[in-house]
Amino acid sequence: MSTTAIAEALQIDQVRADFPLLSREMRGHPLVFLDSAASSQKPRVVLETIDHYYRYQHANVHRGVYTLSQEATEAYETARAKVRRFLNAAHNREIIFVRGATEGINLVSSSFGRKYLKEGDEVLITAMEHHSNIVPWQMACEQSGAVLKVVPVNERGELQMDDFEQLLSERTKIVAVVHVSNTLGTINPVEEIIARAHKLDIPVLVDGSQAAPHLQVDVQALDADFYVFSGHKVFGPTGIGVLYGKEKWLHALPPYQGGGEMIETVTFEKTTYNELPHKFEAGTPNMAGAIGLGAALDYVERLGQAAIGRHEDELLAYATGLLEAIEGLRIIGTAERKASVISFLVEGTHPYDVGTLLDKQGIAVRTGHHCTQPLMDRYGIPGTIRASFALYNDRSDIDRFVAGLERALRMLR
Ligand code: C6P
Repeated sequence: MSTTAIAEALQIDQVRADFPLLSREMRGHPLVFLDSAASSQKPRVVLETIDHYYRYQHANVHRGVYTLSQEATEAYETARAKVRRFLNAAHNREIIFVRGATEGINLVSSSFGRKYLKEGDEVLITAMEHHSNIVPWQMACEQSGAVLKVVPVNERGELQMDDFEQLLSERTKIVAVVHVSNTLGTINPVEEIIARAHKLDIPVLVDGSQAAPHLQVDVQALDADFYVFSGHKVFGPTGIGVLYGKEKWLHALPPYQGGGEMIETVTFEKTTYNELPHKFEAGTPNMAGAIGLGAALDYVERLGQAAIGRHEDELLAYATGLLEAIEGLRIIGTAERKASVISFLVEGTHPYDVGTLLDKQGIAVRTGHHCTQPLMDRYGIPGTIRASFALYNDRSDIDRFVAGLERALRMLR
């Protein structure tokens, strides 16, 4: 299919018009937003759904016998069903609403760590994890005496699968791996990782923060034990995210937080816990967030994940070609399979200076270590400039970005 046909398949002008913020001016220029990996913009339908919820549907959920509370409960549980469909999970009760990917990982590391980790055990992660998939496991290891092991990354930014195989052993109690790297864009072979871990009966948590906005995720096909993502990266609101857990694991793990909603009965002597998913949702949940996320997932499904993927692949190839032609520019992360993230450095310049000069031209990119400091150490660099694309970006964004970058480099070199 030609480039134009792909863009038409997504009706990119209509898509852009769905996102009010994209029509903003920034420092006297039309905004070019290339930081969706940090957080994506929101389509009108998400904003309107949240507004409608607070105006007409709000009451606490799972508590009232009155009609309004029942309506709010139905809207909240419908959102859970939408997440189930989005991930192709087997049951709604396998979907836990959390604050974001970070909280989802903390929930698993804490509950799993308390029950299953002991001295001498190992937790296996990779060198390209976000801090959110490193620090919680370090904390669980510190508390239990387990040891953190790390699968190395090759120069292209791919996991060294031979090392992965060697690091897996009967001491490994859990594997935690990012699906798509937020810094390198690498799409990891999570299906293969899970299959190999399962041969030794080791469960796998997948950090899907950067995969959910770009790839069609099927937790059953992957056979993932746990899968997390954040709503704000998939065009939904902030403060809401998802932990998918296989039912058998969610039954086996102890609760993460105690409080209202997660209990069945409470006496001062003993508490019994609520059924799934409520056992892991202590306190009044983020109803507006969940309902807004449901609207965002509907929006993504309406556009079609396959069309989104094709469009972003095309943008990635186009941008990579233009950047590679710039003298002294080095792309960090050149994996065979990549999603729409490009990290790079330019000889003789500091990422912060480049980022600042781009901002002056209305172009938003992220600079720094992207919460992956150990990965920066692996490459021996302090940080990168990162441009990331979403379904609402088009070739004109890339053209403005590259022209802006060339202008910034003329000023700096
Ligand atoms: N990465 C980025 O600019 P939270 O903050 O919980 O919504 O997501 C954390 C997280 C976990 N894993 C990966 C792979 C991520 O990319 C992120 C968030 C942002 O790359 C902010 S640091």
